[in-house]
Amino acid sequence: MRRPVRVAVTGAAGAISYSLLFKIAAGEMMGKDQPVILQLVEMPQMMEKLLGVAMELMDCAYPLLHTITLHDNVEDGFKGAHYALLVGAKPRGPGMERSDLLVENAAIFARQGKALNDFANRDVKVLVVGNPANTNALIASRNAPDLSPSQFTCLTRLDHNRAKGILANHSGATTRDIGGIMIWGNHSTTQYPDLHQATIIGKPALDFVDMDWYRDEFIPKVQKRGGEIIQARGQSSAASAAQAVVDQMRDWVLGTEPGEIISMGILSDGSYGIAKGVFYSFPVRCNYGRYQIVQDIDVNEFSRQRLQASEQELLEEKAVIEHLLPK
Ligand code: NAX
Repeated sequence: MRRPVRVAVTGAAGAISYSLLFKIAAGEMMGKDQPVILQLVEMPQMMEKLLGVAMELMDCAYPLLHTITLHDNVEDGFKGAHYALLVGAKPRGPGMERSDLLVENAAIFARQGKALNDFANRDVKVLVVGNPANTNALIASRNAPDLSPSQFTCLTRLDHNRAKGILANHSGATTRDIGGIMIWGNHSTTQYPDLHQATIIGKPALDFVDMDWYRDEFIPKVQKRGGEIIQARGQSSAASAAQAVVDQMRDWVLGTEPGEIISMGILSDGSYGIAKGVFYSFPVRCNYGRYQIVQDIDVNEFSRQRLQASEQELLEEKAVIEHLLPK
């Protein structure tokens, strides 16, 4: 058996974690031969509830679950972590402006970035889930000067999976038949689900669907799927978000399938003309624990405008918290 790896999860008593932790403990994220130590982090007032979750994890008797530790602060919770899943965040309260949300979360993610810098394993891989995820990832990475920004990512795999599922449902294909889906930009309603490179059984997906459906139904549906689920279920996406976290981390660590493209929120290096210094969802491939942006994709005028609209939103978010970033 391999040595266990340490997986730190914040927001561990919340709705997403209630699916996520059980998948990790079952070996769905790191592989069926990789034992895990779960380092669960919550707000001090949530420790009782967290204890209940830990009891249930124990009661599953997962062979790969080595140890569970509970923490009411990130400094302890991130010690030695090989993987850090930053799920907890301050939700938007009544009457709260988006700028207030950005600023309040900036404080949380600045502290988490510092704690990762000071206490996590030097090769830690970080996935930010808590919203506004892209800008929270930027804040965390900028507060971790001893770690590489390439160790920080944010979750846009849920949007990617949603796009794939919706296309499969509309076209009658199975998700296994679909490739080349891409999500560009922010995890928000400005994201751009791009089907120009997508394929169904190896043929261009746009040959199977009507352009009007793609433009007027598919794109807004993916962009607004989170809201649609809240309306229908009365609660935000939880199980599908947990599945997306597992998918993104597994692909990052264990690699994408040959030829497969996934979407990940990462620090822009200027590819496709996107401003450096914002966390932006790009099409990537992963190998040997690293991701690489897929280059040389043909971006037409229709797509270019949408890539830029989401970039613009991220630059505006960054401007709101710029004064809080370390120099
Ligand atoms: P819940 O409100 O059920 O759970 C969040 C938990 O985080 C709570 O138990 C809370 O006590 C804890 N928490 C808050 N601040 C914390 C801190 N500083 N340290 C440790 N724990 C803290 O929310 P849930 O449905 O689990 O969603 C979690 C986050 O994911 C939200 O910010 C949500 O907006 C975001 N999402 C992001 C998605 C993405 O694709 N990037 C999709 C799903 C989800 O909407």
